[in-house]
Amino acid sequence: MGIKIYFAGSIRGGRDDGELYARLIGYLKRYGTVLTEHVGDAALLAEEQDMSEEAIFGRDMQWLSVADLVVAEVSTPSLGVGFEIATAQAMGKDICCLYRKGIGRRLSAMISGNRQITLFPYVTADEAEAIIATFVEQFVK
Ligand code: 6K6
Repeated sequence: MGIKIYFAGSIRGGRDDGELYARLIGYLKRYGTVLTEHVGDAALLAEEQDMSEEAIFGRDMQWLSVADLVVAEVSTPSLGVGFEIATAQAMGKDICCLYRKGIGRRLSAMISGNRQITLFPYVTADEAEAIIATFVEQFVK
């Protein structure tokens, strides 16, 4: 039940924020199904080592096409997350980008300069959850 949410976070771009993704995915689950739970789960990711690259790509694009909303954590730069955001935009999806402030690295202008993306800077994980609640609750009846 509930809505279908596509959560995007860095995998091969670097796993420094892996625990944060797990927490945000756990929070998002109160609103429905998180299609991409593996992004926050090292064990699930390990299982995917056996999938072909094409199978991963095809499955993720299929999930993106059926998602009601996209939530992307963009603090760790990731080609895959950037690609997912651009594809979601082309599909007309609503996208929430979360970016942690004060990490000594500037966000790509392809995200920060994109007026079709709603960008939410935050500091603490509690703040990120509050942002998610405000964003997602617009779409939950
Ligand atoms: C396991 C260990 C390393 O790679 C894997 C399996 N790979 C993936 N499995 C599932 N989703 C993936 C995988 N690689 C990329 N993605 C998608 O792209 C996810 O939905 C992430 O949001 C995003 C991460 O991209 P990179 O470029 O940081 O890997």
